[in-house]
Amino acid sequence: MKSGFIGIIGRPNVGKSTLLNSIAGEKIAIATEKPQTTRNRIRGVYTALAENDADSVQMVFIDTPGIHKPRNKLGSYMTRTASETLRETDATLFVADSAPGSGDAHILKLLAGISAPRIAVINKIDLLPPDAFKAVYDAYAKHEMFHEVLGVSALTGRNVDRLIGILKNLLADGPMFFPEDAVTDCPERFIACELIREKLLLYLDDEIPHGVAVEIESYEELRGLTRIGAVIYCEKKSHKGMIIGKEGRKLKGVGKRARADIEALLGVKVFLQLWVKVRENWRDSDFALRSLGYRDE
Ligand SMILES: Nc1nc2c(ncn2[C@@H]2O[C@H](COP(=O)(O)OP(=O)(O)OP(=O)(O)O)[C@@H](O)[C@H]2O)c(=O)[nH]1
Ligand SMILES: [Mg+2]
Repeated sequence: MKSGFIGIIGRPNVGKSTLLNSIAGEKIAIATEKPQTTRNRIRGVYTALAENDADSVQMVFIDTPGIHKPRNKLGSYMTRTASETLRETDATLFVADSAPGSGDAHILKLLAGISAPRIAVINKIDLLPPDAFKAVYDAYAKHEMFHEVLGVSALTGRNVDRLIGILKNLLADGPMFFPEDAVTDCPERFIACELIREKLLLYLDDEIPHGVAVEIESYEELRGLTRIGAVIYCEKKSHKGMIIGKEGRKLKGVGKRARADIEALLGVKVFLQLWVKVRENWRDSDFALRSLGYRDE
């Protein structure tokens, strides 16, 4: 069988996590319209076993944080995480949703420095009229480093199967890295934290959720019910007030929506309790970053 590791990299907000979820067939990575949603490396597994072993394949996709100019230590961690992934994979998907701009120049340089095959994935083609798509396509096709340039829609699933077909031809013979039915190796607790953070990204104004981190404080699996206590860390006292909202309404809304998603993930009823705490400048504290899970593996 064929198998291998495939990195998904690109600028923030181009749809990398949505693509990972589409390929894995499950929501593993949170995805929002706000840039810098993903902060960690997130693995998603695609397995297709055929009767004939030679036709079987397992691909381990690695979603990464969007590469951007970091403004704090968290940002440096995120960008480092993404660029280091490049060196550890058998193929790389460079995801973009427009022709290369100034933010892409740096990534294209990084891509030029690796030997594994690169595929330029132009995402969000559902939003691009054919003429506009052609212009974007040409802009990447002229970079000879790409083995292929392909338009997809991670949201509708269009051409995702073609992408899988292209990758299959690139991979070498290899072992199964994960069991047949695995979709990710992310612990459920990590995904639960991410789902809470996703709701904060969705329901809070721009700058606040970028300074938010979520940590599980207690996790108790009872029969048919999981009790989860989580702390939301923010950077300022004024942010704490905004996260909680008038009469606690904002936090209640976040909790309700996060709970629904976590119940879908775990398949059991969930009792979710949220606290908000201030941890000043945690995004620039090595100690805080490490304790919140933003550490090198
Ligand atoms: N119309 C359309 N929207 C898409 C598509 N793929 C992703 N999006 C949207 O684009 C936004 C960003 O998607 P993400 O998957 O979070 O992007 P990302 O590249 O992982 O972003 P970061 O984690 O911040 O680097 C979300 O609002 C998605 O719903 C697509 O194919 N079509
Ligand atoms: Mg993402």
